[in-house]
Amino acid sequence: MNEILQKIQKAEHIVLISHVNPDADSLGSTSAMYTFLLQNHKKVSWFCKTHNINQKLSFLPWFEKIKPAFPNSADLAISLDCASKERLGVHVECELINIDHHVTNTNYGDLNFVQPELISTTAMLYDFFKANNAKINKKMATSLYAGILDDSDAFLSQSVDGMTFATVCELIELGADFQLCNKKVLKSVSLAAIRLKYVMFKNMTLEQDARIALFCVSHEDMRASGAVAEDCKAPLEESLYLPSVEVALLLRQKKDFTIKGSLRSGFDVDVSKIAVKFGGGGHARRAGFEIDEVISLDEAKIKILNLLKKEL
Ligand SMILES: [Mn+2]
Repeated sequence: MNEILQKIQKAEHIVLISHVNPDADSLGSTSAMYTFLLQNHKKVSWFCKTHNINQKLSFLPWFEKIKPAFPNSADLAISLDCASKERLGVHVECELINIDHHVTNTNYGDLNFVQPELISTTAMLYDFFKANNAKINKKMATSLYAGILDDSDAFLSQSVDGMTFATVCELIELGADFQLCNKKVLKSVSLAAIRLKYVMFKNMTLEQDARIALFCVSHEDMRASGAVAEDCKAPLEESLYLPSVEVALLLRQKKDFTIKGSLRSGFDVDVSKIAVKFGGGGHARRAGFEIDEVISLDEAKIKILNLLKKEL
């Protein structure tokens, strides 16, 4: 942690990186770090490769500063919540600090600060700020809370413990606007997302004695609904509430006809092991991978179902 602060102090222009298709933890941790760097009188840029970021997260401080172009003049980059180089969406040439909590993090940075035991990257930053006597202001507290809220699956995740609530309690005392976060992160939904959800459940199949919920979403489904990639997440996770379902699998066809796979698990199945077999990664209950060759959704489905059946 000391080394991180030293590098920050030495740098002049720091670029913060959120992962592609960012969630509330990646954006929340980047937002909180953005404020911290301003407190330290640094020039800061915020890079995220994704153009259409989920607008429900636009309440996060500094959201309007996010740019899909990487600044050339930066002398230090800090990636937040990015498990692998691919998640950065850019080839970084300057020095890179990797701050993340994914168990599958590949330590791609020049300096790697990875704590898989923590529930979110924002929870890591909370400790980092406290350790460095930073003043956690209302903006930072709100951003940090948003990441914990989302990555803990609204405090339903098995990794939630007393420490999670102790941290949240302190963040609320520091002025975190938890009601705004709850409303935006958990409840806010676009018409496009509702349309996509309808299509996803209409086409969902149950495989392997209904232990697997399978969603195949074509590029046309995305286009016709107007939804963004993040919108696939809620229906995928909802399917785990079906009594027999242990694993939820989403295969989403991208614009270039390659495939993005997302896995969720309710109980004992460690889906990160399956994701790794496809060159991906993540957490035990939440993981993802990319199939870079152009194959049909049906072909991809057969490939991964065969593997999944062996794991179940
Ligand atoms: Mn995270």
